[in-house]
Amino acid sequence: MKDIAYIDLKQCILQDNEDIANEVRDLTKEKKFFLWNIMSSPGAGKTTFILDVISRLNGKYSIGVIEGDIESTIDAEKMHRLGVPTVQLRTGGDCHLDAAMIKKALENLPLEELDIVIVENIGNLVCPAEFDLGADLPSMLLSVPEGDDKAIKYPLMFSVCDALMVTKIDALGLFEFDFDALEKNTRKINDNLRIFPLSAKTGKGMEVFIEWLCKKINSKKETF
Ligand SMILES: Nc1nc2c(ncn2[C@@H]2O[C@H](COP(=O)(O)OP(=O)(O)OP(=O)(O)O)[C@@H](O)[C@H]2O)c(=O)[nH]1
Ligand SMILES: [Mg+2]
Repeated sequence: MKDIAYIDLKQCILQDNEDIANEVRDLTKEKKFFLWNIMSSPGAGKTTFILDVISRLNGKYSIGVIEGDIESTIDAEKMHRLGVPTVQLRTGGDCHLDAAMIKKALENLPLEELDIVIVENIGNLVCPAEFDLGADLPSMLLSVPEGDDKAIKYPLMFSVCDALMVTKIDALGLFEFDFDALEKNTRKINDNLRIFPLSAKTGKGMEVFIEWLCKKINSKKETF
């Protein structure tokens, strides 16, 4: 009798995604823009942070946004009100964005005019980490109320990111959050992860982050 045919669907899906992520990477070079993926749990502060970043980069770079949501256009409308070219990706239930969705969204942005495309991923600390989007900067937000132990509980997310923005530091007095513990937990998983404590509400820590971000963007620009 023939052996059981075994197809690892997850492997197939992730391989297909990687192929399209490479196409997206090529597109960023061809059209000369910086692609930035921002992930976090729901409500960590992605939209608030992105709005603040856009206002701080206003005039320096031309920015487009891809908003990923299971439902609604609430966040996309906030971006649109700033006059930023915006694409809403409604997944209708899927808890992550994949490279094919990004490729489609990019077809709807004026890439020739843009220096940066920011992706607000679906609020989820698990699935988005599995899908490479071809981004120059895969990053995550962790908000103070979520706690300092998340690197232990969601290691994949911390392992795939280059930057960790620890948000809502204005709320540090209300929650038990130990930065040394966060650093220790994180270093076990990703020694290269850059950690930025900040608050998009008060602006504390934002300048330091923006300075680092601009260096990243400019170093990619130099390769064009
Ligand atoms: N205190 C404080 N609150 C913040 C900060 N950033 C965001 N918030 C608040 O946190 C809540 C959620 O913020 P959002 O920016 O909508 O979070 P999000 O990650 O985009 O949420 P989803 O898109 O639903 O996953 C809002 O009430 C914000 O006002 C911050 O730095 N400090
Ligand atoms: Mg949001």
